Amino acid sequence: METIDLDKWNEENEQRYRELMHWYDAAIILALQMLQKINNRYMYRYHKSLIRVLESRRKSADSIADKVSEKEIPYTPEAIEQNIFDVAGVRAVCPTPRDVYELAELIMREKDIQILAVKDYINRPKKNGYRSLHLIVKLPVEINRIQKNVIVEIQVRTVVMDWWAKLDHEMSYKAYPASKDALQTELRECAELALKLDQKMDMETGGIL
Ligand code: 0O2
Repeated sequence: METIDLDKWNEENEQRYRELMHWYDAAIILALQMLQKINNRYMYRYHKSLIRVLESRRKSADSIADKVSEKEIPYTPEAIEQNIFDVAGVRAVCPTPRDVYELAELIMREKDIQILAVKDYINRPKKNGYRSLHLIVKLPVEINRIQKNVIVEIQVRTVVMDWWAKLDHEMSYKAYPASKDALQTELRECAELALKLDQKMDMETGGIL
């Protein structure tokens, strides 16, 4: 079970935090089902798969606590729910950039989904070279006949973008201080190579491999 910094939490807060996490877990399941359905429909129609890998995670208590301090918001379940949009995270990994946008289109066309924001780090990569398409969505979740709209961050990226992001995550984004210049240069060079590879994939495959 996750540990929560009890100094910052009274019992009531803790109970509400656990309930909130329960909603996020249910939202992750719903988002995964939706993506699987979209992919199944696509496969039925085009005889090929848009999604290579589906992954999910619920943000750890430590990572939530870090974001609470970063955003300078109160350490309460309500503030977490209103200000942190990637507590529930789902990731779809596609063959090529064209497929990423195709999948995003299909997600946006789903009727039970509300799109709150689209962060296009593919057309506008982060300074460190991070590329990915993030859709911040609201999904109608039901638990014990109670309904609630829950925010989920859906990350859509290519196999190549995913490879780079994982490398970055391991090497610098989390584990090491941002001051490691050499490492950052290496990662930026890898990001440039990754971009070229994705562009080549789009040109050569016309979308799907
Ligand atoms: P973890 O450990 O999975 O929780 P905002 O909330 O809008 O103020 P934020 O939080 O930067 O801004 O949102 P954004 O950009 O959508 O980032 C959320 C998630 O995207 C991150 O979660 C990562 O999974 C991924 N991400 C964003 N930028 C980078 C990056 O530069 N490198 C890598 N590898 N991943 C990135 P967490 O909280 O970092 O991780």
